[in-house]
Amino acid sequence: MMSLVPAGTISNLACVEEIWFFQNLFCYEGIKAHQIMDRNDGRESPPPFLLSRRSLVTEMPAAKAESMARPRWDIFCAVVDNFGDIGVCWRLAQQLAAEQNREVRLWVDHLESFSQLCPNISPEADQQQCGPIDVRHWPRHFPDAFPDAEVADVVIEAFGCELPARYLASMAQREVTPVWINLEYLSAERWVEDCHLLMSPAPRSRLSRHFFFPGFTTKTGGVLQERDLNRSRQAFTPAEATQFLTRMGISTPNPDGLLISLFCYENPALPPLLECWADGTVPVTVLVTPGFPSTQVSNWFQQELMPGQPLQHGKLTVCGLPFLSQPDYDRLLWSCDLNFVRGEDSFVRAQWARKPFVWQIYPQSENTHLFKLDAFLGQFLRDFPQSAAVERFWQAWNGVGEISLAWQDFREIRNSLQEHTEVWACQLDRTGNLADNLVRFVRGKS
Ligand code: TRH
Repeated sequence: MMSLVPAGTISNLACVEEIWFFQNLFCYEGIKAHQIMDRNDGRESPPPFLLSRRSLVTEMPAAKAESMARPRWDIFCAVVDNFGDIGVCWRLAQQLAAEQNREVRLWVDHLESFSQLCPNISPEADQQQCGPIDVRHWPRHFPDAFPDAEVADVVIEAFGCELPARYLASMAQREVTPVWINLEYLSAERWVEDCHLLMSPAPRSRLSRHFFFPGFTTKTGGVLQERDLNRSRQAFTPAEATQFLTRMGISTPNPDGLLISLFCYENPALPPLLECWADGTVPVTVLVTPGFPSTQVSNWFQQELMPGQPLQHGKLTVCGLPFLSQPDYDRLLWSCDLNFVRGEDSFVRAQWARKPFVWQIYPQSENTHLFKLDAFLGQFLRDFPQSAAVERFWQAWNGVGEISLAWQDFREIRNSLQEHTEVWACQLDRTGNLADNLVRFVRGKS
């Protein structure tokens, strides 16, 4: 797990060079900007380098723009762990190409992870075309001979992944320097609105980096959503859901029961929840994704869970899933009554699925993530009268409190939560989607 830097150590930096230095130091040590909080009193606070930078923000000179021809965008993605980094970057790349007519090149350092959620990707290829996207393996030693003219008009540095020094040098050489954007992690914390679109000039360089924060309000960058996503979801009929599940090796679930998808990190609350489901009065079918969930479920049953070979205990039936493509994972979320999701991208997709969902947030050291969890709950449940039941269950799922009792209350409010989830999705729709917001921001730089 990530280490934490006490905010006080650097929040009073005096000059941009130092900010630059420390920011790169964070990246070097694998510390993510969004994971830094003021631990003294538990208040939400921006990453220290942004706090410091706020007073140093300068106006961006004009003439940073996409070229007049089809604009070229480069996205750099380092896979820290899991699938969220590449999951987000891949979605963004596809939207920019398909919906915004951008020429997109996606640099990824770990093609193995990428190939799991996009089976067309070959993990061995240094360069490959995947639909309209030029996918490049981002080598540890970036080519010294990278031509300046190859640099894109817009450069997305995903999640502070640190651009290759050679590429940065080429960016600085361009007559019109590219718009350089650090796409940050998603958070519902309030400071995000203040930091969204702040700029940090690079020392001794013509380059400046902009911080683009996804979020849940109109003062943030919004979240990713394909333009036709709503239409596709609405067009997905119950008959298609049944066909889809059959294709996944799942026989028609009991119409009086609950159909649940499970995607989570290793979670101590899972065994007692399985117990609860097995001992309950309602038939529960759980569709279990590979990795941590499948391992934990297998351990609980003391039998390996395999796709196509369901296991049963009491009222509980579990079915193993293969790792699905991203579009199929969406279909899974649309097909279930309740979705357990995690991290960032599946969490967003569950919101677009308009079905009740439970989020396991990416765990951080010293429980910093719990503040983020509360921040989201605060926004999501603002107008929901039965918020306490949701809060209790989500917190128990994230290690705070007892899960069995929390489940009973959560189950009872599920129908009203279903309605609330639809209202929330409509509200989220109004923040505008992240790809559109990004393009609008870049256009504003011309
Ligand atoms: O994999 P994650 O835990 O990713 C995490 C988070 O993004 C976290 O913020 C980040 O710091 C960490 O990675 C490095 O969860 P997430 O974000 O939901 O990403 C999972 C992706 O995998 C998402 O795009 C959905 C996709 N997916 C499939 O395509 N098929 C599947 O079968 C499953 C289970 C997921």
